[in-house]
Amino acid sequence: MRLSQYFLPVLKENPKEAQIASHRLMLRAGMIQQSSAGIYSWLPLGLRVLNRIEQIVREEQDRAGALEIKMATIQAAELWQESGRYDDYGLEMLRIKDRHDRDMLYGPTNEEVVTDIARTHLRSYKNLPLNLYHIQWKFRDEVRPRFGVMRGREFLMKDAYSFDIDKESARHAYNRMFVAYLKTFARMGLTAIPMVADTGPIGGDMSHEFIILADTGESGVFFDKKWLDTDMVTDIDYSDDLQPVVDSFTSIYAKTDEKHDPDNCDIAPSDLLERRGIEVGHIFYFGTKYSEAMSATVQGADGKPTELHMGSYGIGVSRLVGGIIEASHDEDGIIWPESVAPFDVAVINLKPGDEAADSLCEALYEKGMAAGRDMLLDDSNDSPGAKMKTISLIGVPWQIIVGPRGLKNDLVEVKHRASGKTVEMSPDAALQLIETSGAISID
Ligand code: 5CA
Repeated sequence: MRLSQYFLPVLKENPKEAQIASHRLMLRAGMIQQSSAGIYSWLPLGLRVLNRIEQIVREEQDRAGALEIKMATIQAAELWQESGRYDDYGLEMLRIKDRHDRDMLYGPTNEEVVTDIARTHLRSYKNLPLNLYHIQWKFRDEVRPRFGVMRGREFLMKDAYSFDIDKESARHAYNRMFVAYLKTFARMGLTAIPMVADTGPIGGDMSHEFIILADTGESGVFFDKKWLDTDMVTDIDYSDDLQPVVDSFTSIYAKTDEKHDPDNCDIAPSDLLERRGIEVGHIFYFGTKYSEAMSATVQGADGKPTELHMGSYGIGVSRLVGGIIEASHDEDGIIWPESVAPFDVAVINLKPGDEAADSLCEALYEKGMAAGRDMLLDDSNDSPGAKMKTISLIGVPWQIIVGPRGLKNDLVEVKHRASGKTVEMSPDAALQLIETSGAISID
């Protein structure tokens, strides 16, 4: 992408409405624009990141054996009346009437719709296990939408729903999602700590929240410091028995302030850390709550109709964009982990219009693209200072700076955003770094 042809409306000033770093930086980097309270448009840079996060979530769901579908955003009220949640959900539900005066709603979650799919098509225990997921916009009319995409009213969620014949096999489904979540968040450079949670209006008796650490997080959390150096995912294989794996993770102390009880916490005070955190995922097992209410049964091995055992598994995809920034930024801007960065490498031309600089930048840009890297070429006429500020603000992990001083000696500067390290090298060496796909290093 050539910056001169891009749409990157960066802001010089800190927007007054933004109280936390991620909201401020997302607005300043031209990633989002508020359309009304808690509702945002995603501009090109923001959408690139959102799409990359979504893709990691998708890949790990697929690996764990879940199947992607796409349910509609607008749902019929009847299904919610059947499950008994139409009244319970209260003011958070955005209720709509269609032209025939039918009650509709903008989906805040999809248990009812997916249970309807299951009861229509699943006939026998032989059709199980099944896990269906989708990545779709949700709407919850939150009382206090705040912190930008962190607590929006419209937000992108991955929600998966598992169907099993009994509690034991439902537990396998739960464990697979538990492991998939650890892998998903680790790929984004995040330490997400699973903590036992209440099931709330969703119901059920087995639930974990996955919480990442950030000073601006809404929940207080207490946890064993082991979590900070646990190599969380390593080589867990889905074909292994996952119960011992899950047990080994859940045996390391981690509780939200609602559940933490200092008198019932058996780890040494020096090992106990207290921080704040952001919930980025939440998994539930709720047994037959919906299948009972909505008559979703299959024929069991004994030939009798048997209610489906279900779980649901959510990830806040759009919240993660803010969450990752909270976990990874400095005073100059965002520091994207390479796995979710909007661009892999930025080539910055500090002397646009100069023939040698232009052709070197073009060559680096074109060859990088040919090697499959997402390249951003800053070919704008901004001042060198403004260029360096913008590129740090938007957090591109690798920067190749072509400037007048280096050009004389056939050198470019390669800067690593995360460590701040800068190294001078020949354009050929820089190109080699770009081409070693995914494995650029200047050590
Ligand atoms: N049906 C279940 C799981 S599929 C469910 O809705 N779970 S949830 O309510 O916990 O939401 C799942 C995830 O969506 C949360 O962990 C959080 O990361 C994200 N989320 C929830 N509400 C919001 C919101 N208002 N803004 C942004 N993300 C949200």
